[in-house]
Amino acid sequence: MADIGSMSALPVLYSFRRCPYAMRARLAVLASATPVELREIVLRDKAPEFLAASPSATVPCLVTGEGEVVDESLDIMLWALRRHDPERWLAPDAAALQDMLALIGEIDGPFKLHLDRYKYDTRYPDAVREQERAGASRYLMALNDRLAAMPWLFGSRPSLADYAILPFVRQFANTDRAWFDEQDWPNLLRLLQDFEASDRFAAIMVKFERWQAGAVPAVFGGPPAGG
Ligand SMILES: N[C@@H](CCC(=O)N[C@@H](CS)C(=O)NCC(=O)O)C(=O)O
Repeated sequence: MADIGSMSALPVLYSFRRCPYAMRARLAVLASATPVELREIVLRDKAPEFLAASPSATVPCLVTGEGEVVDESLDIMLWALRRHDPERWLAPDAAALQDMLALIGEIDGPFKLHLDRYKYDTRYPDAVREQERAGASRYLMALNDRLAAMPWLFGSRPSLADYAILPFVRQFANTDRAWFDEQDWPNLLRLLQDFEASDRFAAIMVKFERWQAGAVPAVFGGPPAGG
């Protein structure tokens, strides 16, 4: 049986502050105004309750109030937004959900492969850093081209795709920020800078103490204050 956080009716979100997958999950949880109990995991010393809950042993992992486990970051986003989507991230004005999932799939797939081989090139003996960076950059140029026609990836409003993808653009950018900032992708740079300066980004980057069994539950998300 999964640990359902028996002392609390809230869904449990196992998370790690700097993980881009966990960041996208927290972004959607916040946008959906769904309160969750956030359990900050240390990846080099994972809590046994987390390992019992997550089949993949990766963050993020969400356990619903009914004990259902949602172990993929994109599925956690969809779970949260299908409960409540006040900003209509699932219904952008310029696309269908399938279109967004296709673009997210490119970023999660081939782009992320290049990104890992660029950022962690010493872990991949056959990786040539500049080649990997160029491989990833082709996907970023395509994002920049989309953003020439509209302020967000799928129209005039932010959508699932923007927030699923931005944490990975940021991870790429921060691998060598000086280089990133010099490239000819002004629209993408603007989107990333706006994201990093946003209240929402600040809200998902709030620090939580490492979780351990018995800790006072730390609540993340929920209805906006005064709303
Ligand atoms: N496909 C998973 C991937 C999540 C993932 O790889 N998370 C990393 C941290 S950024 C992790 O937990 N790695 C396990 C580890 O480092 O032991 C998802 O989308 O949730």
